[in-house]
Amino acid sequence: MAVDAKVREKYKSEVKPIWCPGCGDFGVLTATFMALGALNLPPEQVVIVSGIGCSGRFPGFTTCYGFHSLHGRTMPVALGVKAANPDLTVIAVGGDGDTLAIGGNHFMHACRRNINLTYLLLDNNLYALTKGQASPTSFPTQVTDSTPFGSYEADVEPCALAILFGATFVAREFSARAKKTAEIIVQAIEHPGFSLVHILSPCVTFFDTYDLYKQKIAELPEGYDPTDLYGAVRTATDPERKWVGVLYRGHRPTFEEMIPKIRQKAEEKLGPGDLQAMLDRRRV
Ligand SMILES: Cc1ncc(C[n+]2csc(CCOP(=O)(O)OP(=O)(O)O)c2C)c(N)n1
Ligand code: SF4
Repeated sequence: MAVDAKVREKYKSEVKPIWCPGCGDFGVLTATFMALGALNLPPEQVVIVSGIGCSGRFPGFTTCYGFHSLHGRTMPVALGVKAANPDLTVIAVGGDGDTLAIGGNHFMHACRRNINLTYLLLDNNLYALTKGQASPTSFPTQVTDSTPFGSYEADVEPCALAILFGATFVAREFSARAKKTAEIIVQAIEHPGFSLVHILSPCVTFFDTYDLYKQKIAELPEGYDPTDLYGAVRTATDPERKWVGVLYRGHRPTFEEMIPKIRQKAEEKLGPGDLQAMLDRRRV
């Protein structure tokens, strides 16, 4: 994907990223600039919502609208922004802890709701901001400050979880492949419905997985069928390989499409006047 450096510049804020040199999150930021540039989206038409974590700093490094919310509460904020302003492009950004531990409940139900926004999951397999404790995507053998002998808990595979909870676009990439990540982010933004981009984004300070992922990642083979839901779950959970690309693509009405239909049904049942009266009564 060729996106002129000048075009990318317009999404870059004056705030210099304070991530550690080599952090995988830099690659995701570059990929996001490339994707927004390729789609020619004006920064004021894009809202980036994050939670807390190293990844949570993301919106501040862009010229888009941003909301650095609470730990694990990215989804309620992003959903509110999108529901109130359906014409805006809304991107949610979360770490693996933010998304799958404290924010796990919100994340799963966002997949079910199929709201039309894009979730960038920056997965570094631990809690980085708080200095390296285990997260739901830590490997069972991974030694961290909170798991000195490895973990006895099963690790979570985010793509499989999202597919089974009803997300309609699920893809995986590696932050070291910024161009490929940008191409996937473009597809995710264009997808009508909830799209997850699971990005393997190593933390060079607490658990450097660059070499591991360089060995493990593989592009999906020619002829791969992303509409086969259970095939996608098997591919997402392959213990030998980290497959990158669009793992799953489905189609269901979006949250925004359903709201007017529900309103119409309520009006058919109660009549427009009654519905308004009911809302007015609730306001006092
Ligand atoms: C309610 C609440 N609980 C706990 C914390 C402490 N805390 C801050 S960031 C974080 C985890 C960050 O890990 P992750 O979401 O994976 O993001 P990363 O830093 O790895 O990008 C925790 C537990 C907090 N800020 N707020
Ligand atoms: S601690 Fe890890 S995740 Fe946080 S900025 Fe540094 S390298 Fe990145």
